[in-house]
Amino acid sequence: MSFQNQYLLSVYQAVCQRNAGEPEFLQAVQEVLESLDPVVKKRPDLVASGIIERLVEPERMIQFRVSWIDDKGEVRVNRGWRVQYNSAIGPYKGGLRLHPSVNASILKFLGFEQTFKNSLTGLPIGGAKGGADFNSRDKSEGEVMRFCQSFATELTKHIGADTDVPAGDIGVGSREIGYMFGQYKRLSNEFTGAFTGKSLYSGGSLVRKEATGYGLCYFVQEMLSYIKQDSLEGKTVVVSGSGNVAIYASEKAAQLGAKVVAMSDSNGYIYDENGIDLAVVKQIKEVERGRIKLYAERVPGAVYTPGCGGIWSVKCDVALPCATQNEINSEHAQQLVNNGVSVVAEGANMPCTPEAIEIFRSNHVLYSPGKASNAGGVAVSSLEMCQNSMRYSWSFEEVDAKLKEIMATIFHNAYQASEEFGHKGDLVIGANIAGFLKVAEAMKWQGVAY
Ligand code: NDP
Ligand code: 2IT
Repeated sequence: MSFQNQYLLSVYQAVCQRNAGEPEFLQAVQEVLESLDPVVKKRPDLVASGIIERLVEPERMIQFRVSWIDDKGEVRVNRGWRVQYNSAIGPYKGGLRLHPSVNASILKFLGFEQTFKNSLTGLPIGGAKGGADFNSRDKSEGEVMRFCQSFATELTKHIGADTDVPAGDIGVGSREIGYMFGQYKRLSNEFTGAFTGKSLYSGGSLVRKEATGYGLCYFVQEMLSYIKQDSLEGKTVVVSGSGNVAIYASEKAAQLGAKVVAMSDSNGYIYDENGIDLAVVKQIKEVERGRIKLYAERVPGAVYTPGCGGIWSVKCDVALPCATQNEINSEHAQQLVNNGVSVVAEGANMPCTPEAIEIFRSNHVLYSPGKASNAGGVAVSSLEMCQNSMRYSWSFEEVDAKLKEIMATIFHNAYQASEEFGHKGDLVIGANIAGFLKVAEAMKWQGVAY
């Protein structure tokens, strides 16, 4: 792909100038702007309202100091952010990432992607992202709690059930959301749904924990069924990562009759030709917070290989990248293609580089971008907000059925947009256009603030 349209190219060049040194943000913006070429031709009214220029700039970005005290009594300082990217269709909504690599570029790319993803869910949620350059891996339970409380002390000033509703992402699960929610509640003196991904004892929704991974498999199932009259049954699957998204993608893939043979963490990957025993992975990752290497020590026949990129050399029919951005480069993509991969569906946000996506495109691999196929997590977050507002909770079966329907609808909306705008079957273009149109209509309707 490249820019066909002079206007879009000039917007992109201005974004590059204004955001120099932010490669992840520029990568995400470039992909969306390249996709909008047919929209610019068909919908000049949206261009006239300066919508695209407005969309490449976050509405608000808050950066703050997070100071906390470690177990030795020493003061530590981290940097925290909340990027309130776009509120055209609902309150800001999106996860919090705690990882040493977190910076403004990464959070802006995630907030930008979230805006289109949330639009695709069909639910009334705007886009946001936040987090801090904090590494919980080498911290004690007490240190994680004190960090989260300090982070939430500042965050509380900027969020609320009708304003901005954070949730989890890398390094943030139920434990961290609990500490943050507790602090928010103390400071605001309100028990409201200002966070999602809460414990079931404190207003959380059934299926939220499983939602991103399950949703990913529901999306793949619909895509395979509609395009190839096929299913996950009998397929060999490779899933990268071994966190929240990876574990529940693996669980649902196995329930749908596939065999997951490999998983990873940032140090290396495991291969188990008999199919991964997920109970062992859950014990290591969810209970012990250990490394995936332990799996090979506990399960006979399983092999551990250091280096996480090697997982893409494992032969599979379906690859589900569920770890982090840019984890599949052109070399990995070529390896997957050479080994006969037929589906690559993103559970992570932007896990494939533009060059990798081009390789999948030119080899007719069914490829789905994260903003479409990983939207199940935020969709169930939105259902959690809904249940909190009603002060009611739905059963597992009810939420799961809604999730399944939402994922199928996202697939069909993206597919239909790809067809309507002249790129039938290209889900990158279809998802970007379908996500954009709804946000753009809302922005146009609300006028330009000045
Ligand atoms: P977790 O923290 O639960 O798990 C992350 C996994 O990815 C871990 O196995 C981790 O390994 C690995 N990983 C993280 N960073 C890197 C890195 N730089 N290089 C290699 N491996 C890495 O996070 P989630 O499962 O929640 O998130 C995974 C992806 O899914 C992210 O891209 C996130 O943005 C996306 N996502 C998450 C949603 C959610 O609801 N949680 C919803 C939609 C998308 P290690 O333990 O070694 O760090
Ligand atoms: O990337 C994502 O969609 C998430 N981390 C989930 C966000 C949410 O608000 O549930």
